[in-house]
Amino acid sequence: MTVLLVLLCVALITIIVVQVGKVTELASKIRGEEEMQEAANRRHGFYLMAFMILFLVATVVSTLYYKNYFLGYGPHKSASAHGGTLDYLFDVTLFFTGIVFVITQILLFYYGYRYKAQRGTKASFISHDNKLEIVWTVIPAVVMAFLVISGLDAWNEVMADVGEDEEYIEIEATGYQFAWGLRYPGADGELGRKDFRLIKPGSNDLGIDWNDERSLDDFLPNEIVLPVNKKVRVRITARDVLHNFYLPHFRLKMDAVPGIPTYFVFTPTKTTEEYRQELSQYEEYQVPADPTDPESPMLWEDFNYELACAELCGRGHWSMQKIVRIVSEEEYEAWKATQTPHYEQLIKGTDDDPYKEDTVEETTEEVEESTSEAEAPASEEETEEAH
Ligand SMILES: [Cu+2]
Repeated sequence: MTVLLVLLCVALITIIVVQVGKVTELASKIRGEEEMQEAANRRHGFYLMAFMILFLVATVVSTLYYKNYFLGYGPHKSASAHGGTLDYLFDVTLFFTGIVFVITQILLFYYGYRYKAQRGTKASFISHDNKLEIVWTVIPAVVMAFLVISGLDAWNEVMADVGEDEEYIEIEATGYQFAWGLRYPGADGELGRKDFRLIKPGSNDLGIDWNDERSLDDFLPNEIVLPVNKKVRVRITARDVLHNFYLPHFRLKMDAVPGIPTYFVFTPTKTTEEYRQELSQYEEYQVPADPTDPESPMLWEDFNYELACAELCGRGHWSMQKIVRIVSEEEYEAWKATQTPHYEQLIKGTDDDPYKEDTVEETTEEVEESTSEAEAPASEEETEEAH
């Protein structure tokens, strides 16, 4: 029904436009073509100027009005150690492109107004102007060189991998249609081996190799929890198509490519709680998170860092979201202690468990042990060997 109405409106508007055109044509025949044309030119010139002023004012006003929602401004200052560098680059780029934007918009519309066709005036013909060409080549070249060089500099700084004896936490994120598989190393601090051929939907979505002992304590949480002020290295991979590991508040964005592991090193500098406190200083965030429910928590209380997918990867792309919590070191350790290794949870004792035989042996031996004391020392040795 709505579609029909819209189509009807479009048809009617078209008819009106055509009719108005016909009327103007007739009127111009009566009043003289040239005079009509000149009046129209004056009118259009005026419209152009009006549009330019409205457009520029609206741009500036809306930017100022919404600035506390933008990443990099108001309460959305970066929450990672390297983020400030990137915010600075954005500011510098915005400064130069902003100047160019305003100047070109003004010139574009002003020229339309100033040089509208008028009776008796003739366009001047300039074949070329060396001075002008040098100016518009050299200025952009210098500005571009400055932007590109400072950009490269920042890239080298931000993309630096962890040093040899540096202390860091390594976690892994695997993108697939349509979720993120997160993996944390257990107590050993090391992630186990992975092989795509071992992927088994349901029990081993990431293809973890259980023969690698480092895998046995790895756990797969549903959210990213990290301690503040600690260096984190994220291994980023994908299982099917291109995804993109995006932590907007930390200015972190890296493609997740099937077959080519990428990484990103960053240090969170604000806990979720600290970020909420900063948000609470701004009016925009002192409203109920749910506009239909005045009893719901404030927008700032409801805030959470998030992990999103920033690569349009298919129909369920929008759902590739996870909560990120930055907490104190103690809270992090406490959270880690509540996590169960995936191996213990789903694999141990099943057909996928490469240590199944050992486990079965162990239990039978334990039984034997309790019945016959003489065999006990031998079985203990055996168990040790098996590990
Ligand atoms: Cu995706």
